[in-house]
Amino acid sequence: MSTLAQTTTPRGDGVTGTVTIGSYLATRLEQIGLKHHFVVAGDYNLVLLDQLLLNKNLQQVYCCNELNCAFSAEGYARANGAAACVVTYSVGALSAFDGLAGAYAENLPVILISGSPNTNDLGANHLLHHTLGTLNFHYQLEMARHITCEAVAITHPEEAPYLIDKAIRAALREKKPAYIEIPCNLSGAACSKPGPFTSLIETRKSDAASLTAAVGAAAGFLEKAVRPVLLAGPKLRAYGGIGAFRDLAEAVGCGVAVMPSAKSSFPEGHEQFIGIYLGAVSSPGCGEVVESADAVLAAGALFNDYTTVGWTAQPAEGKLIEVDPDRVRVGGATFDEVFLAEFLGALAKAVKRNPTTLVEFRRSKVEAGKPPVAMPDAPLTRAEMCRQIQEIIDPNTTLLVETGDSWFNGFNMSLPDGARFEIEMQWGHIGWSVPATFGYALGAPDRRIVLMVGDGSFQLTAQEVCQMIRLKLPVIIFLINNRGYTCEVEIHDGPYNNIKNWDYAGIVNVFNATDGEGRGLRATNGKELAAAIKQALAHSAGPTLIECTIDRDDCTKQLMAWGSRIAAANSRPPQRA
Ligand code: DPX
Ligand code: MG
Repeated sequence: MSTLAQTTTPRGDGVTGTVTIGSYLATRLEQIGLKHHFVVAGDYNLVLLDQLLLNKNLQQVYCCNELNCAFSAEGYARANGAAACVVTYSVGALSAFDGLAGAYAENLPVILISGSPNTNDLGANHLLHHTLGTLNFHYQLEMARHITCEAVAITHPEEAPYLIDKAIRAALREKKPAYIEIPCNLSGAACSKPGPFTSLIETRKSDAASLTAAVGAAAGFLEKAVRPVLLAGPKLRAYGGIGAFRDLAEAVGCGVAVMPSAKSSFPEGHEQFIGIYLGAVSSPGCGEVVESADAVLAAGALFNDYTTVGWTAQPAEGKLIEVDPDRVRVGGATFDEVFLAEFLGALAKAVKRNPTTLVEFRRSKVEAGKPPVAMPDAPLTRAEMCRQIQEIIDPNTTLLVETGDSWFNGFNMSLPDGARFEIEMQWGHIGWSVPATFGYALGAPDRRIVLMVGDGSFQLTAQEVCQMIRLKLPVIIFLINNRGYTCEVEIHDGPYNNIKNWDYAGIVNVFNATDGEGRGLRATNGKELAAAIKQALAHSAGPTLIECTIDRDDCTKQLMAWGSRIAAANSRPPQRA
């Protein structure tokens, strides 16, 4: 039941008249380009869900649990630029927080909306269900503050438009999640009508003097360098720098490497592309060029223990130009209030050409031959599986790769121009990929969506395959069954890396029940895999899951080399005082 208040004071933007708070929110979500929002129902949000349903331009999409709901929204934001999910108080929101924190780490504007207690219970001596059983109803908002760029709790209808806009505006500006809490008795209450959409968008301009100084310093630094190289990082896309980075690359004419989590940010078919930089496990020839460069311009980079391969591959500060979303550092000097895309665009006009690193790369480049085709009846290997997956990656494909050896299998794939790559390398939550692929597929309905996910990861969030079936999404899932946590085996082995085997191909029928059209297939050799892929490509009424059975130790050599370095970094003794 919704309770419509009779009068409110119109505010802001010269807009008069009222709508409900739920309908205000729906209009804002629509205005920022969302066609869907992800939902798990609960009694604290039911009236809000009714209100959102009234907006016919938004489709409500249901998830099996709130963790999956947040990851689905995260995947949708990757495809669509922003996303929203709606959950119930505490029991729902606290689960969603893990996925929301992932969106924070991955720079994605996901808006989490949580229903919350009736305003009459705040300050009354009332214990409420789904809470800690105390009179504290603020903890959820306080927790949300740590994993969002803006967290608001609506406590009165009059404040609702201001607070909703404040949260959405911050998320879009910062490319980080935001949190909105709406009491269950306010979603249907009246507030003023939404103003124009433009009031939500803030374009940030660099400080002019700081920008000029940063461009001058960086251009001078590059000009002095004998062997400059460019490195694309994962924040390049989030902060709108892909085009300007390419302009800069073409102006310098040098070698261009990408960090693994930035794969597909610079076209792999471009003549300046030299590969993936990941220290000792870089793609062939790339590591040597980046490490012998005397100037590395890293744009939107994220150097953590994983991406520096256990701190063995961090470019020295003295040769680094680090372009962050809102500041630039040149050889240790910092220029604040300089925004990434603006800086790259301005620098492209100020640099001199120096193709030395590209010439070096080409000189030492060994042309990779085509991988051999396995005997059709031989037990399936990782190499044969990857060879066949590679063949279906076309310019319209998005390849999503889950944490585990799927990361490294994905790094090794060559992407034609137009193909996209999605990875959650900073948060690294196993299980992210199944709901994220679901959300991504909704956000990019015209693309071919291919997921590579390990057996261990799949066990966390497998249920969301049923939503792909429900919405008839023709996603192709390669489930790599190597009977365990092979990635962890390469870092540090023990009995905890063995997992219970499942009938992964069979599980699809459980989700189909009587009305679904998902396909579950198993490939134990190359012939079966080829036949399964053929079926998957022809099947458009739902997802196809292909369980690929490979040996427990059949992993990439990059995973082995990377794992041993991560193990060494993890086992460093405590520092002495
Ligand atoms: C863990 C990881 O089977 O892939 O290729 O066999 O490794 P591989 P699987 O999906 O196994 C994944 C496993 C257990 N990481 O090897 S990478 C620790 C971990 C994590 N996230 C969460 N819990 C534990 N990354 C939520
Ligand atoms: Mg595994």
